[in-house]
Amino acid sequence: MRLVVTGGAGFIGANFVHTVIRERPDAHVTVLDAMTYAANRASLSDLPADRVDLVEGDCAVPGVVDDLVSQLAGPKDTVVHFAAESHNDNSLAGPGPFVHSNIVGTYQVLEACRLHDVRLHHVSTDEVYGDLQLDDPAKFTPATAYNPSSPYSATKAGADMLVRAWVRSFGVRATISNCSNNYGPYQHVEKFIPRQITNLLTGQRPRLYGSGANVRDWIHVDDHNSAVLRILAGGERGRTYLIGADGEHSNLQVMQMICELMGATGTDGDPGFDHVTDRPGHDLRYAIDATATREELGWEPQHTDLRDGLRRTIEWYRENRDWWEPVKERVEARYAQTEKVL
Ligand code: NAD
Ligand code: TDX
Repeated sequence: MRLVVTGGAGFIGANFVHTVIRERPDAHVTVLDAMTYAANRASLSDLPADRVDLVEGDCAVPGVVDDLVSQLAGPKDTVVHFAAESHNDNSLAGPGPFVHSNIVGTYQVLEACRLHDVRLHHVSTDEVYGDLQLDDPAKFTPATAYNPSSPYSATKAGADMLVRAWVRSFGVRATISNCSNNYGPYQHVEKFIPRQITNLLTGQRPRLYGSGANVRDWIHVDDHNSAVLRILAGGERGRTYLIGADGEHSNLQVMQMICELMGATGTDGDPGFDHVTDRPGHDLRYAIDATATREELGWEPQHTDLRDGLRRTIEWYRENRDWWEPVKERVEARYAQTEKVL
């Protein structure tokens, strides 16, 4: 089995490549990555060189994906498309790269898969469905109407629509998955959980947007990727699969867990972290109903204890300072331009 993994030097893609190399002895992986600020070669450096190639290239540039996809011929060969600009805060500061990578990039991936009749799995997000009220009994299902809020989620929604159209109009053999918030090793320090962990590891105060009432449905990255592997093995062409592990927590709860686990709870009424300027248009709550994925593909998440997953993630950031330290200062300097302590 040959896989082309776009975005494989980013957080979820790199974890996916590790999982494939560990669990599929027959697989060879070619990573295609534009090596943006979000990529890190070190995330792939301990993998066997005879089973993983890294090709630096922008999937939105005509011909780049095509060159690699034209080399796939086996019945199980597949493109797994993770590449995207992925951070909501960046999409508010500058949406252009999001349109380029997420929409034009997906268009080029689809055209290459169409031309060479190669199977595609497109990795998307729950954010395409917009947000839920805190007390809404319904969770997102594959039938929920798209209602994206940010430039990031709008471009992911646009990409999903292109995939659906290429399946119906051109018979492209594609599946889509929409997953909830991931955490785990190799996640960029711009994101919520690694930002707070590395703030504490560098003697800075953690930063909570607004009151922290917003709810995210956390899933460990290995559970996301085990579901993607199930879809590659048994997913039906044209289907959308939702991936989530019933991990709803408010940002305040997650922040308190991190502070407790790191021995950084405040004293005398000081919570140990700062409330800062809220994100404009901040989605209130995401929640995934993954019943169909569980029942049809026999998938079960394995890492459902968030506290335990956070403990292991904190350990990883403690032990891998070389991986994140070089970019930490720049990320915090950027946040400091707009963020104010409330
Ligand atoms: P990430 O930002 O850590 O990694 C994205 C990778 O894509 C980077 O290595 C980057 O260099 C690469 N890339 C960006 N534009 C590219 C282009 N034009 N050509 C080639 N490579 C390009 O993101 P992530 O968190 O690993 O997310 C991966 C995918 O999963 C994205 O499609 C994202 O929308 C989706 N997703 C993420 C989450 C989450 O919680 N992080 C949840 C659900 C879905
Ligand atoms: O410092 C912070 N403080 C804070 O309170 C940061 C960076 C974030 N937050 C809040 C905003 C969100 O409510 O934490 C929550 C999570 O924020 P992010 O890590 O930026 O993730 P989110 O915006 O929810 O989107 C993530 O999940 C869906 C990924 O970044 C997307 O790529 C994915 O599609």
